[in-house]
Amino acid sequence: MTATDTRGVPPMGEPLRTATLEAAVEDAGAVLREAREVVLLAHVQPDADALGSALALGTALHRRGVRVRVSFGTTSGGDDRVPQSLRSLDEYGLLVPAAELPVAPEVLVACDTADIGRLGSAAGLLDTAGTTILVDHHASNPGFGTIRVLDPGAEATVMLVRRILDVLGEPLDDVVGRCLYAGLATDTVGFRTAGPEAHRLAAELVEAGVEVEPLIRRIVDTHPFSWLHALAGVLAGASLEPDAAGGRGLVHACVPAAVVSAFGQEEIESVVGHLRTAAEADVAAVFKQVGPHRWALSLRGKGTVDLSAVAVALGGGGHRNASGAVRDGELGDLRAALRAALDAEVR
Ligand SMILES: [Mn+2]
Repeated sequence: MTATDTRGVPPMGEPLRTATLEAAVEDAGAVLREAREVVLLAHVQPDADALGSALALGTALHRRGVRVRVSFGTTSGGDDRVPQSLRSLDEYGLLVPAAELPVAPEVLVACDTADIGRLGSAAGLLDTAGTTILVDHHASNPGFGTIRVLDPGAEATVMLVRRILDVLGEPLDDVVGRCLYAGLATDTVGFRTAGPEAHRLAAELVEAGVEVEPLIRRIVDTHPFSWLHALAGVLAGASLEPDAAGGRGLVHACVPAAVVSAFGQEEIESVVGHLRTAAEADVAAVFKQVGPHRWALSLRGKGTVDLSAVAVALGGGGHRNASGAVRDGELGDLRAALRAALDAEVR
C-alpha cells in the first residue's frame, strides 16, 4: 500500500469517530451489537493471534445469532491453507475460503493486519463493506478502517478482542478462551514478553476452562518427524555476520522453495525461533523462498534494533522485535538490502 491508499477511510468530511482507544473499543462494540452479518478477516497466512482473534470474536457473535464468516485473503505464491494446528479453534465451522465471502458485507473486521496489503486478495472488501473495524497491535500500522481499535502497547491482538467482548457483555468460556489463549501465548513467545495484563488474561482463560498443554503443544510443539532432518539442513546453512547491524550481529538462514512447499506454516515459521538463540547476534533473519524470485523475510530481535522500522524500509512491517516483509528479486540482493536497512536503523 502507499500513503495515498484511502481504502477503508471515511469519505471526505466524515471524521473518524474514534479518537481514543477507549472510544474505538466502545464504537466497535456498538456496531457489532447491532450487526446482522459480520465478516472477520485474519491476515494472509494467518498465525494464532490473527485467526484466534477472528475466531474468538466470530464465535461470540455467532452465538448471538449473527451471520458470521471468518476468512483470510490469499497471496500469489503464498500458502493459502488454514494451518492444521489452528483448525480446532473453529468450533462452529465459521471458516470459509475468501472466494466464498459476500461481496459487500455489512460489517468487516480486520484482525491483526499491520497494513492493507496483509489482507491479500480480500483487501477489496474494504471498499464495499458497510463499516470496517480494524483490531490490531502492530507499531507499523498506519491505520485504516472506519473504527480503529489499534494499540501498539497490546502484546497481542487477542487482548483487544477481549476488550470488545467485554463491551458486548460476552463471557469468557473454554471455546472463546482457547482462541484468545492461542494468540496470547504465541505473540508473547510463551509469555516472555507478556506484561501483567496479559498474565491476568491468561489466568482468567485458565479459570474459564482452557486446557493449556494440549492447546499449545498442537500449535508450537508438534511437527512431522521428517521436519527434523529438513530443519537440520536449513540450520546447517545458517550464517553469522558479527559486524552487521552496527556490530550487534546478524544471523540468517534460507529456507528453499522445496522445503517451503513440503511443510506447513507451523514448520517454516519455527525456523527463526532457532536462529534467534544465537548469542553472537541481536538480529535473526530467515529468508523463505515463496516463489522462484520471491522471498518472505522474517526478522526477530532482542530489543536493541527497531525491526519494525527495518521491515517498513523493506516494504513490510511488524513489531520492534518481530517483523517481516515480502520482496521480489534475488536472495543476494535481498540480503544486501537487509544489511543496508539494519545499518541505516542503528546509525
Ligand atoms: Mn499479533
